[in-house]
Amino acid sequence: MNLADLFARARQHDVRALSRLLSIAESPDVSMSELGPMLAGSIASATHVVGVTGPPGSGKSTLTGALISAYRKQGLRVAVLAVDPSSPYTGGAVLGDRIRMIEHSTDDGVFIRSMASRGHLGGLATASLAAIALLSLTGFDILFVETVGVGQSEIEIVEISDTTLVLVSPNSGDGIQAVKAGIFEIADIFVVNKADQPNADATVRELRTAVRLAYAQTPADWRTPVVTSIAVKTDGAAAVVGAIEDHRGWLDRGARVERRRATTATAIRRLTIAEFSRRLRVPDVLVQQVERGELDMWEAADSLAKGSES
Ligand SMILES: Nc1nc2c(ncn2[C@@H]2O[C@H](COP(=O)(O)OP(=O)(O)O)[C@@H](O)[C@H]2O)c(=O)[nH]1
Ligand SMILES: [Mg+2]
Repeated sequence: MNLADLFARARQHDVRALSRLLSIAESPDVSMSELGPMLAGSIASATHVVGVTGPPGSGKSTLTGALISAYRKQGLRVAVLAVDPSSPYTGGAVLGDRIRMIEHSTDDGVFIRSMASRGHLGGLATASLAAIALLSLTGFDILFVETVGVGQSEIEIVEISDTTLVLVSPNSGDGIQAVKAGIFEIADIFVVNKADQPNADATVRELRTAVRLAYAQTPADWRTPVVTSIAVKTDGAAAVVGAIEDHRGWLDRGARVERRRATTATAIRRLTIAEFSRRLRVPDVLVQQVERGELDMWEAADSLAKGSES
């Protein structure tokens, strides 16, 4: 079956066709010249893309499971893309995610896919962007993208979502870490998960203070709320659903166009960097010039970068 047929079937909610397409999009040597044009409409897709990030163990997968249930109750079709740059497919984390989400595995209104790194970031960027585009075009109302929010490279994946949730655990210092690491800027909603544990209130207060201080410096018309969840409890994610809907409503009132424009620019930038790093060869003559002291390394890099400017 060719790509166009697979795509047509996936749009008719054929799960096997969708899985095949995702595998194709993930393969390290896929040429996007055939798949790319099919994904062109994803920018205008009505699928609401929700990034779920936070440190390992903060409860991203559990919360995503709770959110799946909440949105399924509303009759919506839900997709999940679990991006874990550190684990191979057979690794514990990915397998764990699958097991945790298994209660949804027999529901055909839910599609869950794990994706691991191919060993280099460019590959992950390309593959995850293609997967998000595919899932945005195949009839899902909401798409959750789970990624480990510890390093800048992982954060980059959620930078392309419509709504970004940043999870922290009570008492962990995660909140302060988040503020320091710049995760703060990407959060549309802060979630203090495991609110059944002691000191959740203190963590909420800490984050609210940080948010207030940030907005005193840079006023914005969306103010990142700090909500709590108990992802392991039935209906324990109600406040998170409320906050997602508030943010979606805010986007609907006008900010969405600008947001999608920004995420598109981010995506293009990401793909460009991946392409550059794949294609870049350092010419011998340049190395020799540095060897002879005619150029320093920084000048050499600058001249290479200039050569690629248009
Ligand atoms: N007490 C409590 N434990 C939770 C809660 N949410 C998740 N957990 C537990 O925290 C651990 C890590 O959760 P997981 O969803 O795998 O975290 P992830 O690494 O961020 O995806 C698991 O053992 C969960 O059962 C919660 O609200 N309360
Ligand atoms: Mg997880």
